[in-house]
Amino acid sequence: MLFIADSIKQIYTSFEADLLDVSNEDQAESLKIAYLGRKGQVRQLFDTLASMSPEEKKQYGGAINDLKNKLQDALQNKLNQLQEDKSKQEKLSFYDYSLPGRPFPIGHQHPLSLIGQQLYDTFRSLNFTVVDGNEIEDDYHNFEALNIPKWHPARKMQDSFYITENMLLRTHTSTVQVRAMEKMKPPLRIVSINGRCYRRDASDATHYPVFHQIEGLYIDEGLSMADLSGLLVEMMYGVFGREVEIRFLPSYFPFVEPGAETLISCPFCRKKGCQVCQQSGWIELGGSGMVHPQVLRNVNIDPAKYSGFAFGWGVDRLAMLKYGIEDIRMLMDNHIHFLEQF
Ligand code: FA5
Repeated sequence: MLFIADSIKQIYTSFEADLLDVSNEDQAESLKIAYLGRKGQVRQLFDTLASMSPEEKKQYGGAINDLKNKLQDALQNKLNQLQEDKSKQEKLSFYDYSLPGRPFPIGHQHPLSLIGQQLYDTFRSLNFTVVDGNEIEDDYHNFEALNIPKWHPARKMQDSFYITENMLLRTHTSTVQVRAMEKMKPPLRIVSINGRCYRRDASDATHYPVFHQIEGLYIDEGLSMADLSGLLVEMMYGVFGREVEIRFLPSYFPFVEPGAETLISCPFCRKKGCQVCQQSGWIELGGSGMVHPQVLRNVNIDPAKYSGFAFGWGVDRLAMLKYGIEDIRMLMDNHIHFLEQF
């Protein structure tokens, strides 16, 4: 009865080959009839059992049954797969390729980053080295080296968040002046853009305990306030795309002499008076002045040979001015509808 075992193998092999060619439900049905139908190949094998002894029937009956089950399972799998393919195809045919694509949100640059980029481009084009400072500073770099000893009343204007008695969150970016002069020899031109500063200021429309400053420092022989003024005009041209005038109002910062509050002519109304400049034609943006000889001596630069100027302005205020933002807190709130406008 060896031929039955051979037939089982052969039927299975040819079924597998035929199954590969099946690509729709009709073909699957024909295959089912050919192998498992009433006159199919498996049925014919069952018929041969009739002439066998009971032991042989037991032995081969089981094997033929296994074959039948295997073919049925394989066919069922094929049918499942065909149905899955068909429903995918149907879904695809419902897809309207003329529909516009789904919008993909890619985010926006924060107004501070936009202003930061404009400042960066301007100062790189003027050959300034862009530096970063430490947000956690020691008392010496934040105050002492800038001519603000412990007893000095100017400390009151910049109360900070202290980490230890000697370490604090920097209150201004003038710290980078000191660190740059400690490391570099004159002539030197550095700028620190969007440096985060911290003060124990109550928050209102123009103040926040965390804010950003741009700090510039230029040390060389023979520099004057006229050079400072020229540089600030360039800087404002980079931000507003318009020429502005610079006005210095005498002011006191212990690390510059002379020192000044610095104003620009209103880039929106060109000094005619508007809402932005509160009809004055001028807008105050920060401090500046000629570096104090004592500060130069603190970092071993000879004030008899070198002079220089520095300025420190609020970048948040610049961004508010440029983009018409009424409240500094909007820059920090992270409201998506606000940020989407930029
Ligand atoms: C200073 O911080 C000096 N270091 C500036 C300076 C640098 C003077 C170099 C001379 C030479 P002042 O405290 O005025 O100065 O701050 C400068 C600017 O930082 C202000 O004009 C303002 O635009 C911004 N600023 C200060 N405090 C806050 C605050 N709490 N919130 C938002 N902006 C602030």
